[in-house]
Amino acid sequence: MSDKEFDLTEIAKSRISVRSRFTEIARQNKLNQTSNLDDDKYLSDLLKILKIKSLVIGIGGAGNNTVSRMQDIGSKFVETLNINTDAHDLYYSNANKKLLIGKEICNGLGSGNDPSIGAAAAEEDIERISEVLKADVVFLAFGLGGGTGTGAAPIIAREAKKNKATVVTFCSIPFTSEGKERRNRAKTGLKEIIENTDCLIPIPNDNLLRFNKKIPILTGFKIMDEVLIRCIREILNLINNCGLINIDYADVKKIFEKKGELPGGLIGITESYGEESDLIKKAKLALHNPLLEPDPMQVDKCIVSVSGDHKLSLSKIDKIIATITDEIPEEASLKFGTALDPSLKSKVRIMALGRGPISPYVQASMNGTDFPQPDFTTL
Ligand SMILES: Nc1nc2c(ncn2[C@@H]2O[C@H](COP(=O)(O)OP(=O)(O)OP(=O)(O)O)[C@@H](O)[C@H]2O)c(=O)[nH]1
Ligand SMILES: [Mg+2]
Repeated sequence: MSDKEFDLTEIAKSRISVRSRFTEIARQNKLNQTSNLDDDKYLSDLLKILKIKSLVIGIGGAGNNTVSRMQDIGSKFVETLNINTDAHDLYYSNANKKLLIGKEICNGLGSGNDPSIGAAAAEEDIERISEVLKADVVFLAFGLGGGTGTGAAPIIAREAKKNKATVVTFCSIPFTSEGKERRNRAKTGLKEIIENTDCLIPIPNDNLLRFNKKIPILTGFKIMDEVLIRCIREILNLINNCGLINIDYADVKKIFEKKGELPGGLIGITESYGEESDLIKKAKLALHNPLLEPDPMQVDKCIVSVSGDHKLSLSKIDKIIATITDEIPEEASLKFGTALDPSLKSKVRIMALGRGPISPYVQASMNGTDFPQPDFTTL
């Protein structure tokens, strides 16, 4: 390489944030103004550098299960990391990287349902955690109510924020039937993660009962994992894929910013057979996700992504966008994108991502009131 050429390889490999990578390029550009800044090789290296680094972290037993399933399905856009105090759970999990935390305090045996032990385990290994956290977007997945996820996740979120990552948290709320003690632990854990997360989406397990009252608990957990994986995968596709009408990282990042003091968010994914009345029904369903029950009237920014095969018509996209526009406040901004997915054939996938709605579970944890009870009369 001549001294007039830039070698971006080292920056591409580095784990610093996309902003820092860009600053470094700008610095090098200034130093070396006569070099080959516009040729294809440089541009291709530049694209590698500007690639958004995403990391999905599963914390505790539930989080490890979710991430293992995600890893099994595979996603080229993301690295996965499982963190646990329980060596057995961690060993049988599947992720690109694993971290057993709190060996001194837990001896690899879990936290015994104690969030203060989960938190102490994370602090014990804070340097190792910080070392592996360098990404632009960090997704956290865990079940609230136990000790490891509930106690360690707020500390992992804090470290991710220190590294200037955007932190997106998906956490399940225990079934009412799991008992008051577990729900109270969940409430405290939720309150603790609020400060260090940009987008916070609690998913109440109870809402699974809306689909099937007799659901076995293990099946319920599997469905919940599936929902989480689909949400994360769709977001990753938005950030990393070039669609026909493109939504990019900057758009998604705006949605993940807090609207006020508290982190919130709305996400819903549905698939329609493509006929008009079904398109309208599924567009509404994406926005009124029955698992989250968000209030779309709190949305102030919204992204709608519509995917279909090459025959996806403008009129179908228009129907979806018009339906969603009617369900959110008039002054809310809406951006839509479309992407090709030949595997969908005649089906149409709709994803709504919104900023603004605060989960009633987050409100309850802040106010110190009880979590909402599921309305069994509507089940
Ligand atoms: N989605 C999903 N949720 C689960 C699963 N297992 C448990 N949960 C839920 O997650 C909550 C926390 O449980 P765990 O993840 O096992 O707890 P932990 O974080 O490992 O904490 P300790 O084992 O006490 O150290 C439970 O109360 C359940 O509501 C699972 O496999 N998938
Ligand atoms: Mg555990």
